[in-house]
Amino acid sequence: LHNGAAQELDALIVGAGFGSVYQLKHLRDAGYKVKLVEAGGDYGGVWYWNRYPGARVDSSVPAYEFSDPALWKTWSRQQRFPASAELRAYFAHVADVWDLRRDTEFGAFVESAVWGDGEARWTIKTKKGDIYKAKFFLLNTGFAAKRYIPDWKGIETFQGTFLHPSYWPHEGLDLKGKKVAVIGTGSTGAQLAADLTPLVGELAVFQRSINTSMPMRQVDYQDGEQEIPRDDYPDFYRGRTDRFGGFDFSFLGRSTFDDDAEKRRETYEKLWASGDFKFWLTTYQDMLHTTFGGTKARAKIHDARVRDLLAPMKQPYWLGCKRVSLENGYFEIFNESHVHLVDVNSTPIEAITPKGIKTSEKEWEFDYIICATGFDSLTGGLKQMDIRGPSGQSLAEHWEEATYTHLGLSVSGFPNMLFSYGPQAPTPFCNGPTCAQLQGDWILGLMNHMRDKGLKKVEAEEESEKKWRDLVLEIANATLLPAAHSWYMGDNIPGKPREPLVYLGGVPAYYKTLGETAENGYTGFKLE
Ligand code: NA7
Repeated sequence: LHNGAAQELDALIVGAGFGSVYQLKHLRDAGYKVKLVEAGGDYGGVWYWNRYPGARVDSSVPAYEFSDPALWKTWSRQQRFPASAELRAYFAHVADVWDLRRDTEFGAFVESAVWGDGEARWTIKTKKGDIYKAKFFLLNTGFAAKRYIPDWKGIETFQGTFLHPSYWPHEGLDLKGKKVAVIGTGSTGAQLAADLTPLVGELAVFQRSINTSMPMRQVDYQDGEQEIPRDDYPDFYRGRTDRFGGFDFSFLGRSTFDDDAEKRRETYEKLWASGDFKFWLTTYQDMLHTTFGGTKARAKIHDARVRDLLAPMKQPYWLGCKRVSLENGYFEIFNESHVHLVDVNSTPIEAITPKGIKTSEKEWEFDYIICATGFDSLTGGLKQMDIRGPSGQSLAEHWEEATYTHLGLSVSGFPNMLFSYGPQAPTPFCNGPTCAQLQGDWILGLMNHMRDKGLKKVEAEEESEKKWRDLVLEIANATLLPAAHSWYMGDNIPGKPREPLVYLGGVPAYYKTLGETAENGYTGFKLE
């Protein structure tokens, strides 16, 4: 139905990552007429886009999968931390088992959505020219849908290849022996740099802030081998909503100084050796600041200048106030003679030139500049669509000065629009599939409630949004999160309001709140 004839739906689902595929399957099973539209060419969400060398998830499986036995009984995984290609294969498996393809449209970026009050429908247009009329508009654009590239002058003059890693070409890029720059040392920059080191001729890593990675203990599984026995899966998955981060582990039930120095050291060593997020999310319940990780990183680096730049001990080593990542040989690459660390704080980037990068110190020459500078996280993916409620105001205008949501799911003035894995929810302090199931089930419950009661319209009350925002801020302000410059606070995008964008109460408290809201007849929502 192209260009003109609108397709009537109960719900249009946007995105093709965990949130969307879960909703497509479960809404359709509940009898709703549903369609999934996605800008990319296949399922996978961030894993469709992020194909750069080294791209892999730093949440372990099977936690980073759906709990449906129909999926895990027929899936055999290769690694404890799967690479991007294995994750795309997992999504293909999900699409087959759940029979998703017949209700999916790829290459369909949503450009606009306008609510029509009389008809109680959203009219949604995609870049392809398709038009949908949907009672519900369900957004699962994830927290990393809008790339961020700093506004350096001269980018267009560069004669080599300039790219953001989340637009990595599917084929045809040959970096062997080339001179390569990686700008940014977040999860992406660190993964990329480690994997490019053996391949390229020269590598320069441009660092603004240190990377506080913990080691990744990768495991290669042989055929059918798993980290936990399959019989344990049902309990394992059920337990995810009882844990702060939606994984299979939680904080220690004691505080840092409940233990003496020796016991603390022993605890840290044990958690560090786990090679996953346990050092961050299974540690002392009050701990967000440590020098332990810095000491570990320093031990891997030979050169004293580089050591002080990568893991300085003079400043506090905040743990988790910026996104923690897991690394595989990242710190060691700086011991290689063809790898250079450029500190952009002492030698700032002044411009991109036809040959490379001009810093205040010198001009560097490159064949490739890879801009691993992140995303307009959490709100950017939602605000880039022209979404307009009954007042005619767009979501971007509505959130211009501050973000307001109720429960990180709904916005006043935008009826029947619900989103998952977005701002003011436990995202991204919640394991993706856990949140996809938890929020997806709640959204389905709300739709069923409305169908049963003959209700046509739901939206957050303004008052409940204010209260939810206050709670999000209050919890964040009780932590050290606002002390660091990070995308959790909106700091990475010039002009973006500075505010805590993450609900830090943890998955169990969030899960409980959603449950109580539903049980009490959807308190805080206007239902008509
Ligand atoms: P991140 O974590 O936002 O990292 C972006 C990196 O780029 C970070 O080191 C930034 O430094 C750096 N950056 C940003 N702007 C500049 C400029 N102008 N000059 C130099 N360096 C800059 O994005 P990732 O893609 O690594 O990770 C995104 C998520 O994917 C991650 O959180 C995981 O969930 C997976 P800064 O720290 O801002 O000083």
